[in-house]
Amino acid sequence: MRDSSQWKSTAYRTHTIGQIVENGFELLGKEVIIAGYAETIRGRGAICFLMLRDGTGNIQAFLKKDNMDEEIFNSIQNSTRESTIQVKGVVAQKRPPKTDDGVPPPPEYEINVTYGSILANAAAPLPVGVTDDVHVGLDVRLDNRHLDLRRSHVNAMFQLRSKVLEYGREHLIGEGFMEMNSPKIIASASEGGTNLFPMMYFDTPAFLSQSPQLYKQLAVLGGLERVFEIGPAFRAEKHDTYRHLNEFISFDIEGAWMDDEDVMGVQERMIHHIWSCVAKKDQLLIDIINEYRVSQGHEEIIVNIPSLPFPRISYCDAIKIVKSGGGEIEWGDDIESNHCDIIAAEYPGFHFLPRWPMSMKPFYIHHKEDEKGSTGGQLSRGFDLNYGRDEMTSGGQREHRVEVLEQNLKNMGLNPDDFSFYTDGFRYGAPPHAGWGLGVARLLMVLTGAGNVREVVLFPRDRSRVTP
Ligand code: AMO
Repeated sequence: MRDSSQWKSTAYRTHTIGQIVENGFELLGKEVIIAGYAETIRGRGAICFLMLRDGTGNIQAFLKKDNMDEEIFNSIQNSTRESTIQVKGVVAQKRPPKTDDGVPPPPEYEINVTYGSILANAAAPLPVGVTDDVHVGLDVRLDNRHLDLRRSHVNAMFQLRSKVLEYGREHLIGEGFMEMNSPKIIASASEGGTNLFPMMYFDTPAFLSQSPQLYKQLAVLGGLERVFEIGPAFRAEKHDTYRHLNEFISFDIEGAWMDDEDVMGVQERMIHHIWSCVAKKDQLLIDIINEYRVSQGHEEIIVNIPSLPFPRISYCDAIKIVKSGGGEIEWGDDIESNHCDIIAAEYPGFHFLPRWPMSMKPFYIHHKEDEKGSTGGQLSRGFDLNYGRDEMTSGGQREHRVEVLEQNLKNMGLNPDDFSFYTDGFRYGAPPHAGWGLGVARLLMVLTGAGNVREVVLFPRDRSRVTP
């Protein structure tokens, strides 16, 4: 549950439920106002037990007809589950249940209610069970994400997501990176022209941004030195897989005076920091997720802090591993998921795949002049980070020499004139620089054991879903 010890009172409550559960002893006998969702409403006649839940915990509210307005009592007693209810009452200690060994359990608190109000009634039946284990498919859950989110393990996953971003930010700021934002309405493609969503920008054709790539580079060329951005990226890819969405959050960095190895270092230190913080501070969230996983017959997830450095398996070596594992692949081919399975058998955790063929990387990637592939093909300073069979990140050192950059564009069938807003940034002295882009949902899949990126994206956008 969330730590609400520092939360202030609001118009609708004097305390969070978490504050009462944690500090019940100090609040004993004091009057409080709380508000939450009605998890269960039990009792008949003149007595009612209302289990209320807010984002910080749950607590029993005890209502007696004699103690309060009869009409209010009746309305609460007849209310539906998940209705939002506010109650005023006095904090009391619950009578401890008898234990076999005679050792009293830690005290639990409840509210003896004197006043209440239904803030909003919930319709019944609920399309998605909140506390009951109702089996509905992912589509129904996503259609009703507002209710799905009230389930404790789903809520825990999104809390973890927020923590991962917080720890990632914290780490990068510690390494001197500053946060930036790039435009999401753009005029030219950074990641190839085939997967752009077109739009009209007043009278001008434009596109939704595929990545902050060109802008984070321009920010570094302009002297911001070390930048990061966490923002949406849009790809009109017709994929229908567990790991592709048409809108995803990309966590990007770019740093001046750095090469590919330098930014791989930043990446692995950041992931190490995130995993260390989660292991230290967020075990409760992991426990909530595990409780659900076990109830569904899945293995528990364990937050294993990865050791540093992560293995580096060059593209050329990866091809050899795949071949010797029986995979069909040739130098110059993409490393597909089935190939990654073979590599992951040897390297199951995080591992970098550096030095891809230049022909497979975007125009902004730097050549690796001093090294050639087995067939004599040009290598690059581009890399991927994989976990098991899934790609988490791609990145690399960028081409900072404008003549080579323009040649790269031509080699890839692109017209340098279309990129002058970008290439001009390299004409007045450009620092060598490097960076990466990490798929946030993919990292979350690893941490939470989710089998589908849609589980860890609040309102996913895929080929068949544009609402809610
Ligand atoms: P790339 O296109 O490989 O690189 O994207 C970077 C990372 O973003 C994630 N990702 C996706 N996640 C969900 N759905 C998708 N359709 C999707 N596409 C990509 C992946 C991927 O590794 N500009 C470069 C990064 C850089 O060099 O800095 C880029 O965008 O986890």
